[in-house]
Amino acid sequence: MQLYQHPYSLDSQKVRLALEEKGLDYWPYSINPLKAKNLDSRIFRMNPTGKLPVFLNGQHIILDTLSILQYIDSIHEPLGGDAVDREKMLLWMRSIDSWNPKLFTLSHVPQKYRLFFSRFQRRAAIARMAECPDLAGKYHLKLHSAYATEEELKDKELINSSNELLIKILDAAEDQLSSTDFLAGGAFSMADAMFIPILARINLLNLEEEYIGSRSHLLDYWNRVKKRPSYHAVIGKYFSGWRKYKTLYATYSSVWVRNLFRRY
Ligand SMILES: N[C@@H](CCC(=O)N[C@@H](CS)C(=O)NCC(=O)O)C(=O)O
Repeated sequence: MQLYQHPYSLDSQKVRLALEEKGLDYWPYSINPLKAKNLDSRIFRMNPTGKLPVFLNGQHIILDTLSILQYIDSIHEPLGGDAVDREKMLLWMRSIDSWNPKLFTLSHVPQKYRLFFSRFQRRAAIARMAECPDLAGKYHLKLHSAYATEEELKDKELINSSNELLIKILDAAEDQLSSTDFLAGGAFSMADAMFIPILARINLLNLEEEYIGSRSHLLDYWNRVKKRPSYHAVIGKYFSGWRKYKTLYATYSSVWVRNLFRRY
């Protein structure tokens, strides 16, 4: 199994947590979207939306995160075994999947940094388009979606409704975790693999107190899952404490240099 992914990508984190928890062997290829590596033609040919993750097993390619997790869970024994209510798990997975973290994340990033990266990504898309004219149509779509995101970020109602959906999910989790240790019962399941990256994103954006700290069962769950080896391998290693500044600074300085030398 091969996984084109990056620690910055929340959907990549979901898939890697699932693979780590199942103890499966896989090759994780790091593709940094902030450095526009997802626009390299080799990746873009596999997935012309440029989105991560891209999951490959032999000739089989899956792009949809929920489908990747269901596929992973079908290998050997399902995660959590009998301690997991499968119907509940699927309901949780669909509910979590319905929330797109893009607007929430970008609306909490200072505009200066957001524009710095989005400008670089647009320039990279134009450069790749010139190198691979056969993919020009797809790169154009990518540029359009970058401009569309800028417009969406001006729409306060859209941002509010994304925020409200997140709060609904967190409230439901708080309710659930008052009676079970994990989202779908007494053991870690694919629902947890999908949910933990959301908590990690809240934490990365320094919003933990507001969104997690105010919900006591959720806070207890968050403190427990952060201790799991899978969390360390997929998220903690890059973002715990001071590490997040190191990770973000490494990307920022690399893009800064490439901008300086116009190496898109
Ligand atoms: N294909 C995924 C969506 C993946 C997705 O939205 N990925 C984001 C990161 S979590 C991404 O790659 N963004 C970079 C970009 O759009 O250029 C799904 O349908 O579940």
